[in-house]
Amino acid sequence: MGVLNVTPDSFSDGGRFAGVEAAAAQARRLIADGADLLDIGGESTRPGAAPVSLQTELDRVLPVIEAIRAFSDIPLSIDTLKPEVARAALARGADVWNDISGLTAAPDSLSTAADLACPVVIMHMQGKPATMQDAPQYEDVVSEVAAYLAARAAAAVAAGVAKSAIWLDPGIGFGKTLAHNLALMNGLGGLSALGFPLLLGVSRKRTVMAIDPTAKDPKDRLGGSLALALHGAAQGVAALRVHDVRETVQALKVWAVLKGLA
Ligand code: HH2
Repeated sequence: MGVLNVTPDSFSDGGRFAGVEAAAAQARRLIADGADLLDIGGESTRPGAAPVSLQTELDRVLPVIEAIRAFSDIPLSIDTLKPEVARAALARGADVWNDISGLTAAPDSLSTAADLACPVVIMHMQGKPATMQDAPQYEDVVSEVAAYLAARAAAAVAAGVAKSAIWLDPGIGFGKTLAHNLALMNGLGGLSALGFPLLLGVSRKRTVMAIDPTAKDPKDRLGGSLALALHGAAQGVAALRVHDVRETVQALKVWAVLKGLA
């Protein structure tokens, strides 16, 4: 899954693809680099990010979806907390709803997901982006995240979402310390046992800088991002949300050959 942020303030690529033409050009690059799916976001969720209005988010993402649909039928996911944005994005040709709140952000998130009948990514987050890194706390992060994801998947199914449409994501960096993130990275096999495909987003995240303090600039975190991605793949993660598609595809290809999988 290639990341396409059409925001002025995303933590690693904020502002770079904010115009429709720049975003469409980046989409072409990500597709040429081997992405199977593009994730389009119009609201930054980096730690400390402020929420944006419905109209701002619609104005950012809808023209980009339309522009990509003019030249490609690659599956597109819409990364949004807002049911209205998900609905409008799907009407313009997006295919998947990626919701970092696990369909909890709005009263009609679950019913909208059922109504749209699209694949949904249910992610775990403790707190809200503005304050989530202030003091994250867990007794046992892996079992708590697993229990949360299982409960949200059950709530989605009860609301009418098909079980086969659900993807789960532990939400690396969303209300988690380095120790929490590392425990989750080592507990992905257990999360897979919940019976849903897993999506993992580790690309360029602060976890890499927490281990290598020289990697202050997110663009200097590729090596660590690839190590995390392969560690996820080895535990059965089905999809990786990444900024550096070409490098990740190459790492996965080499790893698959080494493992005798390709
Ligand atoms: N991470 C980010 C955003 N959306 N969605 C899922 N399912 N999983 C993730 O790990 C995830 C996500 C944060 O990264 P990014 O989009 O690069 O930055 P920003 O939120 O600043 O736009």
